[in-house]
Amino acid sequence: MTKVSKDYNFSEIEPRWQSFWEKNRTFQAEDFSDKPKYYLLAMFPYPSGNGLHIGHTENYTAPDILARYKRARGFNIFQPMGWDAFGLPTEQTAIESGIHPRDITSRNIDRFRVQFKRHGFAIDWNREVNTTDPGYFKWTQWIFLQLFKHGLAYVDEKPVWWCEALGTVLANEEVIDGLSERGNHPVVRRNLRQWVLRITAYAERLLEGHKNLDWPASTIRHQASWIGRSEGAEIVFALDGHPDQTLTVFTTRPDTLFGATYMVIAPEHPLVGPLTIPAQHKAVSEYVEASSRKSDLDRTDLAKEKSGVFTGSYAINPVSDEKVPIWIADYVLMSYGTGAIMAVPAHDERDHEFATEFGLPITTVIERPPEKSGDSEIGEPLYTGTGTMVNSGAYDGLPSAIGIQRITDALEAAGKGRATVNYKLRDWLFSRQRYWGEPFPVVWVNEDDYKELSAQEASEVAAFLPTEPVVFEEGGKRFYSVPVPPSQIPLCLPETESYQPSGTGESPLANIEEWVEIWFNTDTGEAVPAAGAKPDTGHWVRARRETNTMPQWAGSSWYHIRYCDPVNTAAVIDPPLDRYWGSPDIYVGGPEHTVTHLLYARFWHHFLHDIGVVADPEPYQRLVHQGMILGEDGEKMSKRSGSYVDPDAVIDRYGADSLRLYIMFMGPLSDDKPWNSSGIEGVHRFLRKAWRGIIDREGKVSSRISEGNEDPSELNRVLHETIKKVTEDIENLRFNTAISQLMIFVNQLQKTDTVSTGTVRVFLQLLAPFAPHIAEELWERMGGIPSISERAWPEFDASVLVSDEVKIVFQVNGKYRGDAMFAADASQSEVATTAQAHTRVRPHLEGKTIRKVIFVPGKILNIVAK
Ligand code: ANZ
Repeated sequence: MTKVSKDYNFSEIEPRWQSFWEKNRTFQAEDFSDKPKYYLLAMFPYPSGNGLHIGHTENYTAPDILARYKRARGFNIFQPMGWDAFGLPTEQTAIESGIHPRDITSRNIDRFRVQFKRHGFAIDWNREVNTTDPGYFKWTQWIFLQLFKHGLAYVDEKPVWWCEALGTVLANEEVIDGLSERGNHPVVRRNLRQWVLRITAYAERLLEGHKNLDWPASTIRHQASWIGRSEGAEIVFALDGHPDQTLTVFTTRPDTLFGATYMVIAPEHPLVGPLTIPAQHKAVSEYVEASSRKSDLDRTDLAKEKSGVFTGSYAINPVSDEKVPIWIADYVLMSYGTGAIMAVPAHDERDHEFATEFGLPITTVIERPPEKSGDSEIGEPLYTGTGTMVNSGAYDGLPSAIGIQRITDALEAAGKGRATVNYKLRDWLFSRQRYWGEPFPVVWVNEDDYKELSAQEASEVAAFLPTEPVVFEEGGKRFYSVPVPPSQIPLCLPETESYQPSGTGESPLANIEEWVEIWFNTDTGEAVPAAGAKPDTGHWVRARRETNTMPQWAGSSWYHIRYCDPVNTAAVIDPPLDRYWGSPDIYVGGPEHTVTHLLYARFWHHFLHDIGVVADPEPYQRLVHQGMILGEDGEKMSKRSGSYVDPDAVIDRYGADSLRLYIMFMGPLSDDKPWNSSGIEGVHRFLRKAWRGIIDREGKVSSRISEGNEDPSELNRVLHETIKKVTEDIENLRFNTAISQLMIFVNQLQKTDTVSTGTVRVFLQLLAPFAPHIAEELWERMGGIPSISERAWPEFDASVLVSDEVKIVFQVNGKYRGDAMFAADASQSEVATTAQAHTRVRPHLEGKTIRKVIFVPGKILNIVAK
């Protein structure tokens, strides 16, 4: 090493060790090593134009400490990094600047990489992935092809959230309180043709899988309630005057069937037309029109007044044979259950409100248990809990639970119903009308060409066709979706000058005619522009490429797999590599992705498991959330309020070690914590103090440190306490308390005149995961061979931890009268002599005879005196 500074000169030390690690490939993971593996995953960043923010520092420092620690523990550590780089902000910048999103992305990534390296993370940079790299998204497209082939991808024209400002549709999960999650722009409902992934087919397994996950309980709860499993029954109602049709409802309370005094169908329900009597036509069509302009949220908001309109028709209650009026009301959603309900106003709040509003009968059929009477609902006919069935014919007297069972069984036997399970989870809206995303590897052909193609057995294209064709109707014509087979991917984005969305719901890709309009070879999947002549040989048909692109969530749904085998051109991952690395041992990232990324990635991983790509069904066994770093004012950091802390600026001023240390010292990892400028100062002073305790003013190792020195016993005790505490704290991700203990050690070190080299070295090893640069530097200056991270982690000596001195309590006749410190092995007579002389004990013995002395070594001396 070149220059040797006397003082703690972090700006010289840090880059030097960063290049040492890079040159020596210190953190390169080894495929198939004999060592046990430890795979650390942190949510990869979106390389935005703003550079890394302080939340990133926290997100990546925590696993980095663990990585360095595990390495010293003998693990083959694997800490990769990559870029979640498709998506809107880059495209917005492209629109504004006219620079290609690809160039913006690569510029941002370069900047991010430099910033990452400045933090000194133990990342294996050979494993970098970038979701926008054709070598990567080829496999995102391949996974899509598999989903397509297995019937898990389809198109649907459905009401979706359209965001005018962003010029795209958004998934349910991306809309919060009527605004886009990104940018807070208003969204409206609009019908558009969309690709949808059948995540609901995995709903049950995604719930089941929770049982085996080591995740924060609140995250599991949130995800589970998003999936929203609901057990109940479908009940079929006959329709008065419509012998050929029936109305099926979903209910969680078949025990209330006798109390169904009216029915409600959603305004979009297919029976709206057939059931509306002529006299009601006008009112109904006005109502249907008005509700189409409302969002689901507006419609289901409990606080909002209920609205509705009578169809004029009746259904027949299958158990009581009574006629019940059928209404249309928008508090019933078409997208849940069957889009129709039996309304039980005595026992359902929304129905109660509606019935009261429209003067519909309210019949009590559940009697509340005695312990529930007298609560706030008294006097009100509304009771939403379970209880005893009444006014329910032969079922009277049964408790709800048994009633649910019996009624469901009876309906099932009569062919009028069945037990079912419903989920709140909707299929995943998987397309965006934007440029900067993965193109879908599909084209559209007409019906005749499709028929011919599906008959072509040997074709690679035919091999990826789903059993049920994916069809879309437009202008009275039917179009069929055909896969662009694996030999023809990656299907790259065409070049264009204009990334501006068309505003009509079409992606900018739709304007690039030479890319969209093609001759498509139905054997091989090859394509040539339709503007040219149809090629002479082979089966070629006219086709139109899909112009939607995939959402940003696509690339992040499987990146944890690709890290293990990032340049494989023949497969997503080589099975032996999957078996060796498997799923990450820990995943660190924010809780804000619970019902998006964390759900989507689990779905894809389960699917990839099903088709034999990965061995383990679950991607993220152990999940840990970091909290938010708030501004100094305790609010969310913002540039506008001046509370924004730029990690680069902090590193310039204090060094990466101080930043890493401080960000972990601020508080428990999962807590939200405000930044504090004096806090970083304090931590920085600690590192200076540690430096000065080891390096003298001449820049040499302090003369009080020497190989032959014997450590004072107190220092030795603190050292072993520190080993124990730091070890246990890192294992439990309690980084803040580990750092406090390191500080205690340095204080003790300062008080000591002579100290052994070994003790200081152990301290450096403990410090290294947190502040790796200074630790490497001091380690080397003390004659250690770098890298310090290659040294086995120190073990503590439990016997040293037993303090030599103990406090012994003095009692007279069982009452506390004083105490004093003794050598741990002090004898009874020694302790008794001191006790009898003790100023607070003596008065209680005066004039008394000592009858007995009871001694518990190391703890209590009780004198029995009369
Ligand atoms: C009769 C009944 C009686 C109901 C009662 C509840 C209480 P969860 O738990 O969310 O699954 N429902 C069914 N489909 C609906 C839809 N498309 N839009 C609005 N509401 C719908 O709730 C299921 C309950 O929500 C169902 O059970 C139904 O009302 C209503 F004392 O049926 B219930």
